[in-house]
Amino acid sequence: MEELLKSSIIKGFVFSVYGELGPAPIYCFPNYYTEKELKEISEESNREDNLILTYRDITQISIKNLSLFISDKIVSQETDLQKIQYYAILPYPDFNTTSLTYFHFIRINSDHPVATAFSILVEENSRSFLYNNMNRIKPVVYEFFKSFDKDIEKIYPPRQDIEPLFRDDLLLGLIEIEKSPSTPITTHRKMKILFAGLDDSGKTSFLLSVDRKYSKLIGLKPTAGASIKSIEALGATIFLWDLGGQFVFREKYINKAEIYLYEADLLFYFIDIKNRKRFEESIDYLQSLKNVLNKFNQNTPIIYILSKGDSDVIKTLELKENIEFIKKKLAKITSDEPLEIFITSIFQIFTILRAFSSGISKLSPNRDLINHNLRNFSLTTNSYLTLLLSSDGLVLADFYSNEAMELIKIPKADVMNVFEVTAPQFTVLFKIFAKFKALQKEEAIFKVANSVILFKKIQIEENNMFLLFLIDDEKRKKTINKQLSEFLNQTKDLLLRYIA
Ligand SMILES: Nc1nc2c(ncn2[C@@H]2O[C@H](COP(=O)(O)OP(=O)(O)O)[C@@H](O)[C@H]2O)c(=O)[nH]1
Ligand SMILES: [Mg+2]
Repeated sequence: MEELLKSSIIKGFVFSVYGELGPAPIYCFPNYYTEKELKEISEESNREDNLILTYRDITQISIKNLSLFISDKIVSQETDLQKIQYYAILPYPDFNTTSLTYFHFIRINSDHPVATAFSILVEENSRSFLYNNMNRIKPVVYEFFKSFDKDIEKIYPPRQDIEPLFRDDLLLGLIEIEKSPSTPITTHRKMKILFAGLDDSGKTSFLLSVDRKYSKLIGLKPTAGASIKSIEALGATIFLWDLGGQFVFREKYINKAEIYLYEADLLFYFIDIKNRKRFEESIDYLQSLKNVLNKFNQNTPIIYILSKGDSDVIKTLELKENIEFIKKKLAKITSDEPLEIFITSIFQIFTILRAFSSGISKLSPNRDLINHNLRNFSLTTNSYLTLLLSSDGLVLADFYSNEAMELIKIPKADVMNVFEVTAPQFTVLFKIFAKFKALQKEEAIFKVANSVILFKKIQIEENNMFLLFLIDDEKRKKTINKQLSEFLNQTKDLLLRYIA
């Protein structure tokens, strides 16, 4: 095992459990060093390839991991703990190490589920391996724990007994992935987002709106039919491929898929919601793109943009029928996940930014855990609606209570698809956000109808971020301020490693 770890990009594993006495490491590979061994080793020279951690170090890792996951009273009230599972990419600057950590609950000797964290450690500067291969690593880890959880049901077997399991059922699987990485391992994360759809479906206009907001899109050399731009966001370089939709080009994307579609991290698929005549054609094109993406086995998430849903037509019967029709069609050809559909209009830039940020957040392995923490934070502070925004207005995490749905007048039936609605209310939120930013204050309160919006600026290392709370009364501010530091402690590292 130790030898394998030396030659692998994977430098170690730490498995910890939230026991009676709090977070504690249970298994660690390579084995930790005692302070005495450490002294001896530091006199030798060949210690480069190997991760050297003391018991104190792995305890520190355990505490950090589990405190991101388990904070409070709310988690323990959840009924179905066994179903909760998160992955996150976390930094440990003290050890120059980054982990992909898997959080889940197990039952040990009792009926009460206990929280666990399992970290796969790599060197900080090879962390792009984790981001780029997440989709392949997750099933290996998941399968491993499905059986490992049973092995530790009664008692934790001695380390030497379970070492072969970690080696054969886990490490070797990960090394297989390392041997055929999706992308060459670099220090900087690069992502590719595709914008596809028939010609005239609004792709270029969408990108122009994003551009107007960021004014930092960098135009790159166009490839026949595709115009590529790049954007720096949250520490990563994101390449945006606008795939012109004329018929000749469409064939080319499919035939030369290894250039256009290979290694796409995300696809925005555009359908002009006004143009019913071309729905069939558009669905056919989508299907052929999906076929190719499936062939690459990439699991590329797709966000559906129903474009041209301008506020003056969105409520007409014709458009409602069109939307229903498209939704049914999409549901038919997509079996797996719930569909992510956004109705956008270039006349309401917020609809575009919402859709765009939802796409970016899909690229974040940490989004679910951040949302989990934001939810707990919102419940303890009685916030109806809480948004965590980047300084560009990207929504990095969000929470909506049932009350929020009523306040912003979104029909219950649409709760799963909040942003399907063009929601002029969100345009209001966004305008207030712009106003708040112009004020350059740490905090401000805005009154809207029967409720209050509280904005807070937060600082995560060199990044400014913002929290928006929709609350019933200004008095909530006190609780929010009281709970804020705990929330930030829990979320800071997750935000630092949001997408890169
Ligand atoms: N009313 C309306 N028109 C739009 C919207 N988005 C794009 N368009 C128009 O649709 C046409 C095609 O848009 P374009 O972005 O060039 O489509 P592309 O071929 O997919 O890149 C242009 O005339 C746009 O002005 C929208 O949200 N509302
Ligand atoms: Mg275009």
